[in-house]
Amino acid sequence: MKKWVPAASGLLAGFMAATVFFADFSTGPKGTASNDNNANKSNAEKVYVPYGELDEYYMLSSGGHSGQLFVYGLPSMRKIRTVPVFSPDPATGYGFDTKTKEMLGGYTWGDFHHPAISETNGEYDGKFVFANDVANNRIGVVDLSNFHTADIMEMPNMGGPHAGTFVTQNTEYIVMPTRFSVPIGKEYAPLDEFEEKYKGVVSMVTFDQEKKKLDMSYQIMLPPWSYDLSDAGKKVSGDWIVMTTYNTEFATTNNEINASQNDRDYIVLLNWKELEKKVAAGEYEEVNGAKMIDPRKHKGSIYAVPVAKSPHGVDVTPDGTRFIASGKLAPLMTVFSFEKAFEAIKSGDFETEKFGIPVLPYDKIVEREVDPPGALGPLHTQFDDRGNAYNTMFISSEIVKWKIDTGEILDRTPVHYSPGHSTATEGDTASPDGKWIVSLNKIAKDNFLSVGPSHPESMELIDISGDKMSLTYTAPVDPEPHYAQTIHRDKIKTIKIYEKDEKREHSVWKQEDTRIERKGNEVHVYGIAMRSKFVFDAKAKRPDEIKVNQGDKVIIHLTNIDLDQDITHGFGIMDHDLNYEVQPGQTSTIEFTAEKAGTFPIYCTNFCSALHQEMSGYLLVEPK
Ligand code: CUK
Ligand code: CUA
Repeated sequence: MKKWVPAASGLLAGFMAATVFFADFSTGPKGTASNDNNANKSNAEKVYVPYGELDEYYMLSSGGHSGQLFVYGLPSMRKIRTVPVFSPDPATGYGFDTKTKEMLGGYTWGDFHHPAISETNGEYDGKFVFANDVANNRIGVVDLSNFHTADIMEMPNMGGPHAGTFVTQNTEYIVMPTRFSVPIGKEYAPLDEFEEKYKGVVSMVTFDQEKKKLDMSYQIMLPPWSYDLSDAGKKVSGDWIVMTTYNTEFATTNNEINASQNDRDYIVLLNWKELEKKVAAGEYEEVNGAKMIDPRKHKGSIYAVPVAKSPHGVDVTPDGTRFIASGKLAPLMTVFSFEKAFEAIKSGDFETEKFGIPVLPYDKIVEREVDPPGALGPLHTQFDDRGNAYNTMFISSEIVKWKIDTGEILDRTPVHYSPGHSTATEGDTASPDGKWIVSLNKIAKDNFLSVGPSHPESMELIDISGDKMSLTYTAPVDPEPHYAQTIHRDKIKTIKIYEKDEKREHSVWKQEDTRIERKGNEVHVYGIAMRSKFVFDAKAKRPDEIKVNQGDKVIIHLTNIDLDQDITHGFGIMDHDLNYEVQPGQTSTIEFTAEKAGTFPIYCTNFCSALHQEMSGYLLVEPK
């Protein structure tokens, strides 16, 4: 904790250094909100996190068509941070500074549905979270050491990676299957040629954790069946991927009717370990820069399992022995056995073949169909630590808890209303902890103060630690709560500041090294942000002035040399649509052309000290 120095001589220094006095939790919080003995607590007590304590979980939630990642604390349900991933964010300068602008590739929105935390041995390892942009065929990755987007990659041959994001058990691959089918390369092809020309492609993406770089390893070309959020196997099924399809009818119009004709659609099973070997052996074609496996030419390793009509998502049980699909139009959850599927594959027990893909016999793979009476619209499955599954029921607006081993329905709780996904604490791992589940509801209808015709969506916190589920709390949420993953806070290790690195490109750490260099009509500024001033050129008459000629290209490198946590400086230029921030120890760059002649104040946009208001300067653009 910083000390206030009341002596007159220390007053100015105090103003410059002191920001807000706060309790320092860096040595660890005093306690955690936990539901270990929730039985004796009221709902209000269960979610109340007193000052000085911290939430037990991070809920990393999709920001839907905002293109952002929303970070909540559980059980308080307080929103902690918005992390821009696929859309620009003026508050942080994301998409404004050179690096992130290039990463966004000119897009100003994205449609982020499914976050996937990196895994080690089937457990969230808390290092990175991957994101899908359904609208623009991108994958993004957020570094959980600083909650900044580290990389974004656009994927060729895709029709919206809605059926991602999920990772294999050691993050060997981030898997991104498509929702819409398109002709390869999106070339023109009439919809009458849908069945032959249109494809559903699965991207197998790798991530280099050292270089923080995404890369396309290979792609798989599948029939235009349309895929929904899918999952990777664990342990016995660790080499496998399961994906649901909902348009085996090849519908191209009025899909709500036409894609719902067949009593059975398919789950596609892929062995990524085997496919990897095919790629290494050169069994692929190069298609628009990607290595493409076509199952009609390169047989094996891909199978289909019939499933109740129009399923919506498939999830692998924590022990990796089964996969569960929910037929959104058939009101049941179907439990399949990996072991039985492997037996059928081994003995070549195939019903038929579609598009070069052998179809396994439903009756031999299925373990049971679970049909809770009156429950309608089952979607995604989550798990606890006691062998139970939890399904959201979109139409009957409830969560159903049932025993995986027997199919016995154990409990049902209404939610408000129309849940899509839910997220259980550590829910997609090999060892869910069975404490909470959050129902991510598409419709809230009058649960909150009215803000006009469009009502907020809602998230409902449910205590699942006891035999019966207990609806505990509700919070509004910005559109749109698709999916979230909830991870114990001990697994996320954030940095306090960016390390001082004197070799970092464009960084300046001493005031006397600041400078403004002209190269032809380019002006390069090597500046510093510190409490409570900008220094662009310490040797100039006015060190906080940037003077250029109209038409110059201006490149401003700014390093925040305040190596104290939470001392972030902003940098906004009036009338230029430009703002960005530099966090403690960070160096960032913006570039622009000084098109307008005139006098433009520059100011720090992030409150940083008692003299924050004084932290300013001028951009002077001399007319031609
Ligand atoms: S999909 Cu299943 S309810 Cu985008 Cu995850 Cu929405
Ligand atoms: Cu620096 Cu406000």
